[in-house]
Parts: sequence; C-alpha cells; structure tokens
Amino acid sequence: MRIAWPAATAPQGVTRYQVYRGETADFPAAPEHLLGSAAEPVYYDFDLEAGSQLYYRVQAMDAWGNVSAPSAALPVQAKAPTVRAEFVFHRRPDDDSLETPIEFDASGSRAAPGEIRQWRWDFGDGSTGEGAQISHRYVQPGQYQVTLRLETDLGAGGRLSKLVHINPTWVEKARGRGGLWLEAEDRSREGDGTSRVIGGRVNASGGIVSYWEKELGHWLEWDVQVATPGEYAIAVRYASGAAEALRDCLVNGKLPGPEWAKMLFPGTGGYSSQADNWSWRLLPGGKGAIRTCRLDAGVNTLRLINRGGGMALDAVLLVPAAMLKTAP
Ligand SMILES: [Ca+2]
Repeated sequence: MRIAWPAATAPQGVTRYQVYRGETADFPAAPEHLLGSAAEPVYYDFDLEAGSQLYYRVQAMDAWGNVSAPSAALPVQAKAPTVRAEFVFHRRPDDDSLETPIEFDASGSRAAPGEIRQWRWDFGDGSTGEGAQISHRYVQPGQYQVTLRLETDLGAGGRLSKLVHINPTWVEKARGRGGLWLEAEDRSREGDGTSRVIGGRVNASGGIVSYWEKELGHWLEWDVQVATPGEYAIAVRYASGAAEALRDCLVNGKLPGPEWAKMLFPGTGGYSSQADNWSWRLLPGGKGAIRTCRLDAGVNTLRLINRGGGMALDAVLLVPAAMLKTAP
C-alpha cells in the first residue's frame, strides 16, 4: 500500500520522515510503532492483512535532528494485495575481489491471481538488474537502498525496498569468513550508567548506542556465542565528536593485555547525526600491532568501559586472527 503526504519544509532542510503505524486512532508516535523512515514523502507498507483497520502518523526530521509534532492519524483500510514482493540478501563469503558481492533472492515473492513475470532491481548505486535471483557487486562502502519491482502477467505490480549496508572490504571479508558481528544496540547488559539506543543516525547499521560518556566506569556488555574457539581480534565501529575517547575492553572479565586499558579512540568529527562520522578501529597491541584475545566455544562476554570522552557505538566485529596474517 502506498502512503503519501505533503512534503514538509524546514530552514535547514527536511532529511527524512518517520512513519508510524497503529491499530487505534489515538496510538502514540512512539518507537514501538515506528514502521520505518523515508527520504521522500511517500512510504510503501506491505505486510498488511486484508480488511484490517490501520492508522498512520508521520513525523518530519530536519538536518539538525529536530523532529516535528506527529501528524494526525490517517485511517486506512487494508486491501488484499495481489502481489507481495519479498527478498533476502546475503554476503558471498569466498571471494578475493576488493568488491563486495551480495546475492539477492526474491523467490519468496508471491502473486495471486497471476504469475510474476518480471523482477527488476535497482541496487541504489546507479546500477540495475533483472531476475528472481541476482548477484551484485558493490565497490564503495556506504548505505544503499535496494528496490525490487515486480510485475505479473496480468499487469499488477509490487515493490519492496531494503537498506543494504556495505562496510570497508576487510570488514565485509571478515564478516563473510567466520567473523562475529554484534550490533552495539543489542547489548546484553550495562552498569554504572544508563545508555540510550538511538535510531536514524547517518549510515548506521540499525540503531546505535549513545549517552555513554557521563559516568566514568559506565560499562556495556555483550554475550558472544562462539562456535569456533580460537584467537580473535576485535574491531569497533564508532563515532566521536570529542577530541578523543578512552575505553577499556574486557573479555570474559579480564584485560587481554595492558593496551586494552584506557585505549585511545581519536575523535571522528561528530556523532553521525548529520554526516557519516563512523570509523572502524581494530583494538591495538604494542608497537602498532593488533592484540588478539582467546574466545572459547560457547558464550563469552565482551565488556567496554567508559574512561572518558563521548562515543557513539554502532557495531563490534570479532575477526578470526588467521585473517590478519599477511602472506609472506
Ligand atoms: Ca548498530
């Protein structure tokens, strides 16, 4: 279903709209009702049950992160869809190119009545393709909106967009070859302070963790399920508007080495609220080397502790140490 509204204006420019969906007219524009965001004043909602009564509200956000009051609830009666677009995508692990190959599969799409005859893709980087299953290679890191458009032999159409986040090549390779990806916002527990999960930061992978600088000693902890025990390096994706930030890292309650106490993270120019300030950093060892840590099979814990300076945290990647060794 297509939902459109008049474009909002702001002196510093409207950057996106937050779209909310509820089942009663008085539902609040709160995170649990957030459906997604759109750069243009139009949104496509697909997972609807025919005949259900729904309500939508929209909130505009400007370049400074200010948000407007939510719109009045728009009542909508969902119609039975004739075409339901669906696709999944995954990284292809074994590839030596510097590009990032992503495989897209739209074979889960359905049409009734009719048969899907055309699958058209817009990969968000200026290139397009056709077919129910297709592979595309991204050259540049960044965030891409991939759009699938379907057409049936009866002329009905369906459409679905998803965001694909492409990291620097070494991150993608590590992720494809046994690296463990943790979203910062999926932290298992925290203490000595209260952080917040924030959505909508520029080029973030999902949400991010912020408000992690006020209390010295404020810690965040992740449970890490490890299938292949061994040595791992740790990389973090962070942004900092401070000159520098200091953090400790403990693995299973211990410092793997003295370098992981009060580690210095250089400022990146901001917190990615207006521009992409993200930076990847592999946790250091002595003399410019990378320090690795031992992870056992089963659940391990990873803890990062605030020792000063603001830091927004997006993701943590545990990289198998064998990947760091360069060929002689
Ligand atoms: Ca994240």
